[in-house]
Amino acid sequence: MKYELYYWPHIQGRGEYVRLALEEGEADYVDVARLPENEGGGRPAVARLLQDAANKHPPFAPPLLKAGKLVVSYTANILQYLGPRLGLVPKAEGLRFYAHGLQLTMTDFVREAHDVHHPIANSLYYEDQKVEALRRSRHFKSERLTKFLNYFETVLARGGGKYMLGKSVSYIDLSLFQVMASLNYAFPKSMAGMSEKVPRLNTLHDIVAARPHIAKYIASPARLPFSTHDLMRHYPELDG
Ligand SMILES: N[C@@H](CCC(=O)N[C@@H](CS)C(=O)NCC(=O)O)C(=O)O
Repeated sequence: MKYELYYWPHIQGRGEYVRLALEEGEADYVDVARLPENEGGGRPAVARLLQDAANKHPPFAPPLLKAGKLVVSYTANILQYLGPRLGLVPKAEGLRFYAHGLQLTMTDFVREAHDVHHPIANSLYYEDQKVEALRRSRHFKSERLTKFLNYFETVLARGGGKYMLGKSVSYIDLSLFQVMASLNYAFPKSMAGMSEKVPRLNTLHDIVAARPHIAKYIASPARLPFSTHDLMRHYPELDG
């Protein structure tokens, strides 16, 4: 199967969670919007798929994965689709549902981390909601960051292996690597302050980063840098 990923080309964003799975699973795929516009790429490629009036099952937002005629939307849903196909989730049904629950919890976490810098509306600039962002950042750091990270640390500890679901790597580990890397960029001081409480998560981040396919990918130009256009953003006043 040759996969097509459709995601905004200028940021890692939610597309990165899918890219990491495709890379680790050595999938044959094209990151369509990263192609030049005159080759059918760019933002218009995403818009065309979103607005395809012939599609009886229209998607809401990217990332989107095209697999033959099938268009799969929503990050966690795409990963649930890819997991078994790329050997990135255990076979047992119970573990698959557990994995999906973990991925959905990461969806919530990422959304909350995003809403720190955009607490009022995505359509407004950060500068137009700085007061609310500052207020929200205090609650995020002292309540939510701690709660989510402690939860994932507990999952790792109880799982009894070096990976989230035990001995073998799964798409959950790849996503958790991306969550940790994004948080380390956006909230370096807060993350340093929490480091001793989440040793397993920090180790998992390093183990995933060192996996050959992932290491090769993150050293390549396809891995865009973090930025203040991305889902998690570093504004020093919101950290610490
Ligand atoms: N929960 C969805 C969120 C999808 C989403 O918000 N996509 C963003 C890009 S990262 C978007 O373009 N959203 C358009 C909108 O919400 O209007 C997922 O995890 O895939």
